[in-house]
Amino acid sequence: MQDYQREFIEFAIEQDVLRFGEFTLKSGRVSPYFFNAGLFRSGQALARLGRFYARAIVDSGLEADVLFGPAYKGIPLGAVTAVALADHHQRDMPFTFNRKEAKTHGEGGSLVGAPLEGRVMIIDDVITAGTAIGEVMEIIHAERAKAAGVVIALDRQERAPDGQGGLKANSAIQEVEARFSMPVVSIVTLDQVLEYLEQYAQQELSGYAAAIRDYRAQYG
Ligand code: OMP
Repeated sequence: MQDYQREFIEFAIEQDVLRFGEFTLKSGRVSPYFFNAGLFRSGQALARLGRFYARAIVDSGLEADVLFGPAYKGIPLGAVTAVALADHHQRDMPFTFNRKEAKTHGEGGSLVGAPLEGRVMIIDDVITAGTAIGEVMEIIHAERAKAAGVVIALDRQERAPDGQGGLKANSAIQEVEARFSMPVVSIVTLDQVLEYLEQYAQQELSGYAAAIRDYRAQYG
């Protein structure tokens, strides 16, 4: 794990974004941890978050023509990433987001910002089963653009539930990569969260590692 990844986990815990306990996921699974990116909610926290996304993109070596922040949670994530790439990496990239409801008056359409064309880098929060990302890909394909990759904050490293995707042995992320022929990059993975809990965290947090290992054995 790189220093910035450890710092990101500390930051997420400190902001209450990464929490431990019992949480029911969109997939119905009951998870011992949850990552709520909506709780990065101050100017300073968002600026810092953008720098972590930008760093992950630069480290990945991924190239793209436009950043896309899918509604709703991806919108601020994409915006802060675009700002951080410009401010800290001399990369002034076009940025686009979508509305959930298409507008019928004024500028019309459901996309706002730069044209969604060329290689699109999607900025999102978390992929668990890969359901949300499938919807995002429909938008990109409708514009005849090509996905360059997805950048997320946390890779939960879970299998897709039965009946979704064809390769049950693989993680949901691997299925997304195979199905859409694009890489998925994350700031951190669940393995790194576990490493953090076991090696760096205070005792009150390290106790959650066992529950997460059990969960991983069941769904990972
Ligand atoms: P999938 O569509 O199953 O890949 O789940 C991704 C979505 O689940 C995210 O965009 C969130 O809305 C939500 N989620 C989190 O935000 N954090 C988590 O730790 C877990 C989930 C989830 O419900 O799986």
